[in-house]
Amino acid sequence: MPHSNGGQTSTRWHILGAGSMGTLWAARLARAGLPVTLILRNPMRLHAYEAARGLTLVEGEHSQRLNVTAQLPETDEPIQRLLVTCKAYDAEQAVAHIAHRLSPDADVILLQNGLGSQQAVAARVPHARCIFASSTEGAFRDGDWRVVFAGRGHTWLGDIHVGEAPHWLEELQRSGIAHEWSASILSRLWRKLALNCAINPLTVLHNCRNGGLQAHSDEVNTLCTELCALLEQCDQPEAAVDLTAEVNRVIHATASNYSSMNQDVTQGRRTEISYLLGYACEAARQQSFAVPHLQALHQRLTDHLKQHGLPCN
Ligand code: NAD
Ligand code: KPL
Repeated sequence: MPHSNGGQTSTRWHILGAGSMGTLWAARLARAGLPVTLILRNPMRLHAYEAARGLTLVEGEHSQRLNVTAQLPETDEPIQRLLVTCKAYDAEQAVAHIAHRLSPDADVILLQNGLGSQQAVAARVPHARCIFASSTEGAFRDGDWRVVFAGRGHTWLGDIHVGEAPHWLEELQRSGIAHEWSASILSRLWRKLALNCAINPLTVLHNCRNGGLQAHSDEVNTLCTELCALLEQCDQPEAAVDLTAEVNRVIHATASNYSSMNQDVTQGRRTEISYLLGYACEAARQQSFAVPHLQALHQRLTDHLKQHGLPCN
């Protein structure tokens, strides 16, 4: 639905997945005066949201309440621009549920980590333009409908079928969302996936902060060597350049942090393993390319998740 904003007409942002990233984006877009609507799972969540009277964005000492509208997936308002901020394992089903509402020339922006979910969503909505995104921003919720902007970062967006940058990137600029249009978004996503495969599972298995992996550098470096070979095999040589050095740099720079996967396991939440290590192992299998260390790591992580009563997909 077009929205008049000081004489200009803006297309509404619909946001599917009102968790940490979804509400972080919603709050900043709304703060810039742009029309935003959250699509909430069910009437219970909608009632809870209405009772909270909006979203609260916390940045350092400062917090701000923002009025963002919300609706259910079943609402019959057409969607022209959809930002999907569900976890990778929920994205396809969530989009399938509202696919009939997408306008024929809709843009769908996919903010999932890892790979696999984006392609699954794109196959569900072949008429939409799917834009893949990779973000180094960090956010978490410290209460219902309260989001803490915990780590400034950058978001790269791109279209795997190439094409021009969408005009609405200007709205991200206006909203203070640091971003860049990337001609090689797949390479960026593979690079982040490789980084996450080299760090996150080991922080779960050794039950340590990222810095704890400095005591396991042989294991880390062996995985990096195998990941580089896999990236080259998968036609992603750019994503392999200096991977080992970057992984070690990130371990050092984030030494006191717990990785996102470590936090998921500690808090009893499902991980995105299938879209990280699972995706890497499956890509290798499809190419009949041996990745014994990644496979062994995948098996150890799967066993660990099972022991903790967590899904291993
Ligand atoms: P989250 O769990 O906080 O939010 C996901 C939201 O999606 C939840 O509120 C959930 O209820 C909702 N959802 C799931 N299925 C739905 C459905 N069918 N209909 C409506 N809503 C539905 O997750 P997050 O931390 O915001 O992460 C989202 C993605 O962004 C992940 O792939 C994550 O790896 C990536 N990411 C997160 C961060 C971060 O700091 N949180 C940083 C970079 C990338
Ligand atoms: O992205 C990360 C995560 O925790 O998911 C880092 C900190 C880079 C570790 O892989």
